[in-house]
Amino acid sequence: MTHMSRIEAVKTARLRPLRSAAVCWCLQAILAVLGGGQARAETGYDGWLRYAPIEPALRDRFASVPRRLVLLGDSPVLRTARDETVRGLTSMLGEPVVSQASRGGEAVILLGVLDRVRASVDDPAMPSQLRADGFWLGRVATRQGPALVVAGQSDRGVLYGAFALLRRIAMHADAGQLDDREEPSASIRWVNHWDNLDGTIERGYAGRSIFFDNGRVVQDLTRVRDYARLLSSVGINGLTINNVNANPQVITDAFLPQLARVADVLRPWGISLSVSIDFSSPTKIGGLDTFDPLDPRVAAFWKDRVDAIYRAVPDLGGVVLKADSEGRLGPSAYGRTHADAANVIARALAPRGGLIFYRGFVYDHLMDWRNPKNDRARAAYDNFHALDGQFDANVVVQIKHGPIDFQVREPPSPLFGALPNTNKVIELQITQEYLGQQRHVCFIVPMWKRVLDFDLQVKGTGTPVKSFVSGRLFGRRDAGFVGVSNIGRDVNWLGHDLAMANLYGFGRLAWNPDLPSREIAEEWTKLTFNDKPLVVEVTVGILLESWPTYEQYTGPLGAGTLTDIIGVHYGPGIESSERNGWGQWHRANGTGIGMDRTAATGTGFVSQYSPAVAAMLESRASTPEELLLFFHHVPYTYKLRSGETVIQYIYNSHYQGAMNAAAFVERWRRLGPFIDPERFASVLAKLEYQAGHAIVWRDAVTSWFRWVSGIPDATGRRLPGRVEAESMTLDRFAVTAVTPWETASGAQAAVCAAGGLCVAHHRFQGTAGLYDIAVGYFDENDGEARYGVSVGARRIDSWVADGQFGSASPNGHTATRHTVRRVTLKPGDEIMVDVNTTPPDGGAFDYIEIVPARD
Ligand code: GCW
Repeated sequence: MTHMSRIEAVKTARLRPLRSAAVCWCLQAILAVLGGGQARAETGYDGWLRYAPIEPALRDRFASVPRRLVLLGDSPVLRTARDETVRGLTSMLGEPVVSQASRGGEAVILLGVLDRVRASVDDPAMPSQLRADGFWLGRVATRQGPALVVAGQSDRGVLYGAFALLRRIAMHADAGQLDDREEPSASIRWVNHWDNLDGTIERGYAGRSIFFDNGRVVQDLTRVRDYARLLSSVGINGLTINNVNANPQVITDAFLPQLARVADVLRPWGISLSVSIDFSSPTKIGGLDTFDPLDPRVAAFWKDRVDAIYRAVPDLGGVVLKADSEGRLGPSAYGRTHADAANVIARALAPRGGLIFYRGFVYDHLMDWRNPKNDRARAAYDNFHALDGQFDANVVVQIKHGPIDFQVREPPSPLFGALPNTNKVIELQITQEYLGQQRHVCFIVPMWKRVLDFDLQVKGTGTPVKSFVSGRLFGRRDAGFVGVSNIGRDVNWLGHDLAMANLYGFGRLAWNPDLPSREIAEEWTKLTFNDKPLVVEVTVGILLESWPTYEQYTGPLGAGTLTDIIGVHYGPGIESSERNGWGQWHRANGTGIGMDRTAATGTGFVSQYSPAVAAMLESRASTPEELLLFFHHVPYTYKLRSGETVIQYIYNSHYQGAMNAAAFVERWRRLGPFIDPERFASVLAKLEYQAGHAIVWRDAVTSWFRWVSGIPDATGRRLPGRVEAESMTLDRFAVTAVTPWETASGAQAAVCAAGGLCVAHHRFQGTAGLYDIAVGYFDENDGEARYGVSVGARRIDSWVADGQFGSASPNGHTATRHTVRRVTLKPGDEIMVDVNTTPPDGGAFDYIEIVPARD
């Protein structure tokens, strides 16, 4: 039971009332609804824009919010601002808020662009100007009566102001005294989508594309509209619709009318459309025999295509290009530079004001791993820094936040500090490719902030990454944030209800990178669930601890995530990083671990930072410890500041991480009576799965390092109550070795390869009492396997393994646990695990673990 829809989750919870403590809470929550409590049925579809009715007791606080609204001016974006305000206020205040054409002396909400509002309101409190997309919310007295003003620098600013007002009220903050002036940190606040025209999404974990299906844009664009609403509410102003591994068809004449339909839906939300393009398009769709950027025919091709796109989408934001990376063709085919490549397209875009985002993610994935001087981390800087100043004014280099690839811990890319004369954006990944793929909770805002706040010390101290991407430091207008969103058709957009905090947080940080993580988490929780103190305490607590927890049970101290990097990037696969050209090396061997990136003895990567930062990172002692293994190869016995050795830290942190993940389940359970049963059950099921998979991670990483280092865990920790499948009495099961070996307990599993019914027996020899029995098994994606547990003649549980973990084999992706709680056992009882499967699904089974029941 893994990829359970919320409906199924609720049904299951209702059908198994005695099996799990979670269910009791769930029932309580259902009763709370029936009994007139605050909870209401929710799907997650509205995200943080639920506009939940304010309880009557609190409504007085909003008595001064005018119930009438006047819009000054008219445009699609302004009308959106008006309609959203009416919708939100009416829903929250529980009485109609109406829009009217003119004022008649009563108090009104006045919406409009600043200049227009100033013409009818003369109040010194109002700012005389605002920066692009900024807004001001305030209360003013006018000749026609009092007004609550929402004034924007532009139409879009008005819309952002309206959303800010609604957010304030939804969080139950006072709206009586208003004087809020807000301006975004940067002009570019975009999302990218890695959606393919066939409807699949590269690194998408929440269903198929909302944009494409079967080679076309989908007919019904309702989801696109509702997504645009969510994006706009947090200030996102651009959306790239297709995968950077781009299909050239997207800019053909046949396709452009379809893009135009999407742009029409985004436009009223102040969001401009952009497309990813394929650099070899001149040959693939242009009938040319070259895509050399310096060939005039190629320049003409790009001009022709860009003009065609603008005819379909006059307010196009621009294009995104991934070239010379991971097999994509690029300028190197003709010995040309990235500047040559970017500029030929930039010149076609310039007359229209369009931008080209040229991705800095360029590296050689066929690097010789035997050469200790080779280093993928060097690639972005090595490829781009010498080109500074050669890019046209409408080229923006899009730089991933770290030098490798969205690992659980990376330093910032040194390229941010190395391109003073180039426009730059930071690329952050909202979709959790390396962070648990929305099956694990991982709130990424604190990680992003770590990078944004890292002082690159380029012009002395005080030059954090955020100062480069806001464009202020080098006075650049085109700067900002790009987030790889990859939402899908799952009703709650990202699959895990808590993952939406990342989409929200991305927008909020792009608007204001100084916002604290806690504030973002609190806002999101109040808007998404409610502001009950326990709900805020538990949800915010889990969110803020989730990334450190995920790091604890995956890759430590900057070594990389330790996942299977040549597969689906999900479960543990420690050796997959080594002995190949992908360059995600951690270099763990018999004596030590880490990449030596120093100037003195390593790859020299540290020298790409400013001298002050390089000096800090060159020495083990002054390298921030959480990044130690990113920069240094150290012996396992190397002592950390705490006095713990690195190897002991690996053991301890993995146990700690798995314990934290287990505690998330217990903490979440407390919320049963206080939030809606649907999202309560859905999140609970995910957290339970995560707790099991965190144990899979813990066991894999600690076993592998024990093996490779030969150094035992000094605490002598054991896995109490664990009985390996291979040591049980097996009926029709066959024992096989699992690859990679560390992802199965004891390196082996019992497989029901011939299909049908296979049974494993174990005679319990412990003392009589109440126990939890965890079953470790593998949920392969090549069919359904039915698992069951019996004690003697008693059937105590059964479930179906039909998850989609991206693999058809027993390994770290498919390894999972199912726990049967509170089972009465006495010595001599026979415990049986049975699997019923149809090949090719092997119905693999790893172990049982019998431990005294938790209360
Ligand atoms: O993180 C890697 C992903 C690829 C992705 C690539 C990129 C779109 O594994 O799936 O391709 O980065 O960012 O281009």
